[in-house]
Amino acid sequence: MNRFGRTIDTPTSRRNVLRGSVLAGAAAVTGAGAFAMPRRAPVRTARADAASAHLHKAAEQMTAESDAKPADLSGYTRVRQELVAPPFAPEHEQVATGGPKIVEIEMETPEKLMMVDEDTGASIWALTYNGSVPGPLIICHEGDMVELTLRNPADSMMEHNIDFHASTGALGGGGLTHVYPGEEVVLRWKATKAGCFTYHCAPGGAMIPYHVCHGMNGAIMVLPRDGLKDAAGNQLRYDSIAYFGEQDYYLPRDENGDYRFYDAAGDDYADSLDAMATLTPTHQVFNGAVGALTGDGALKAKVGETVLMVHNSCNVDSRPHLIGGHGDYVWETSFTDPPLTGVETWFVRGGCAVAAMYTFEQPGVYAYVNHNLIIAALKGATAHFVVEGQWNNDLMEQVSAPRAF
Ligand SMILES: [Cu+2]
Repeated sequence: MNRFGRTIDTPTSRRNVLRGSVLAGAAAVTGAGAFAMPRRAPVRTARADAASAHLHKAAEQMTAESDAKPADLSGYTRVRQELVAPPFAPEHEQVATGGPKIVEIEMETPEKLMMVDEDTGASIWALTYNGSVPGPLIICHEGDMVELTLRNPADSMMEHNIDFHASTGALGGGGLTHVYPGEEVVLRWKATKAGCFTYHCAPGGAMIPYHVCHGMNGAIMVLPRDGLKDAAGNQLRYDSIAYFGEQDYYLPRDENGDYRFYDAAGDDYADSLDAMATLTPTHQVFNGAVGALTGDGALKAKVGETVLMVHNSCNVDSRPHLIGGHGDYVWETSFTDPPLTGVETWFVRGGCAVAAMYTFEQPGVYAYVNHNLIIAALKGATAHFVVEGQWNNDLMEQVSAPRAF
């Protein structure tokens, strides 16, 4: 079987040892206990881990001791949303029909060996939602409830949880969703803000950036009930969605500069923290790996097709640019604010997701890049759209081919 299949075998004894540390009690609550003991002391994390543990305990206690009324779910209809792997979007309505919904979704948290760059053999034990980097795109409407069942597979090494930036309270749900291997949790929250938002794992302390930088993040799009609008209130519709997750990886290297290989998820913890502390990613890619969205993975479109590009970047700032095209409408902040128009390069603040709409006018291959071009060309943040259709000489024409003058 391919070394980069679902998992590779690890000795049972080792797994049991790790499982033991996961379930060992207080340390696990901080998130710092939920992995193998580091081989050596990495970057100092004790203070951050302790502060984080305090926050998470407080969030759990808040709801445990609360005598609040049960949520009023009258008037809601339950619907199930089947999540799909990026760069695709789940089936959804652009304009909501009927009353508010309780949108039921399920996510698992497999830890999975993934190739990051085939040219160098760089790999990572990715921590994932539903097995992909980024996690799946979730779509609902403002006023809906999202009801997530989060399952941590029994063969996981680590605890996981989820912080929805779109939600309100309890650390975005992070304080209420810690699941150890073999556990599941159900969280329901109301989508009160319209826009695109990051979600990510946040088990506590230094484990937060560790999980985020191992791929454990994604986006939810909360549409206005009456759909997207321009500044004048005119309806805007899209034909398709392209969902990008920009992922910064900090992969440890050995003395020779080669990327290290690890036998199991979590084994790279100490080395990773050292690499992360440099704040210099070894890779910054779209959808999990260098070239994931080029070649066979390139996105397809047609002239006249309107694409909504949803770009999530959980950790680092990004400046998306569609080479040869534009952002006709860009919602950098929320769907409540009017969109920017005719944008050449837009901004994704690290820790958020942004939607940009464009109607293709010419055929050809378009590169969608982080227009820090060093990151695009050397670190991997490049995707391609292959657009079919008829060339328009009114928009551009090579008046004469290159020739000696
Ligand atoms: Cu996690």
